[in-house]
Amino acid sequence: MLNIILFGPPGSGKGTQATNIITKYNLVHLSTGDMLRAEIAAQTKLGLEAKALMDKGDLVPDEVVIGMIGNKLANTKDVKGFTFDGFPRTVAQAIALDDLLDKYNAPIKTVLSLKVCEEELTRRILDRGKTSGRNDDQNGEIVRNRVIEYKNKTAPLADFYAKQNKLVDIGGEGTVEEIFALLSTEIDKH
Ligand code: B4P
Repeated sequence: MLNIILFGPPGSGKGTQATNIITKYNLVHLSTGDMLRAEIAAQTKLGLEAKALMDKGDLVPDEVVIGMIGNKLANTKDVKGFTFDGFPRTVAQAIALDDLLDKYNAPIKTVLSLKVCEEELTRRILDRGKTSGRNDDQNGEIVRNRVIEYKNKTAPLADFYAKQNKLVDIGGEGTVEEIFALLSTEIDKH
């Protein structure tokens, strides 16, 4: 199976590029952000609890997102592979994902890490906020908190995957097409 992680700070292009990747390589897109927003839209208990955290730019608890991913993996059969977007975001999530994929004997092949400076991240997210309707895209303070959460809890994952020789840095500034070409070159090696 071709299992790929798209890694990077909020606004680095994970969701944007995941859409292109799943189409080109016929993979299944697993975005914990999209799953959580679907729970919010359906006004489930989980969604309401997650919303309070997401609106502030905080991460939701590990057990919530690990449970969602575990369910999806268990219920999605006969696929060429998965593109994980926004998951894992903590070391605990990464360990849980390795354990889950062990069961299917389908390890992560590559972790593509999108590198974008903080100024550009903020610009992109606030720009998206004009039309996205997402509370967490609306002001610089929340965006800053999302970046702090990333630096404290998610960035350490780079080391986790570097030790597994899976981490590849990709320049994430440029046009969507240029960045997609860089990502495709890496994916084609697998
Ligand atoms: P996500 O939904 O993952 O939100 P994101 O980080 O903003 O998405 P992404 O990075 O994919 O957006 P993209 O750059 O594509 O998470 C939202 C929240 O959910 C988190 O803060 C957290 O609370 C919670 N959550 C989700 N997963 C979790 C987990 N595993 N554990 C705990 N909590 C979790 O898009 C940004 C904008 O940039 C778009 O407008 C796009 O058009 C634009 N853009 C993209 N590429 C561009 C380019 N090359 N040039 C110019 N603009 C570009």
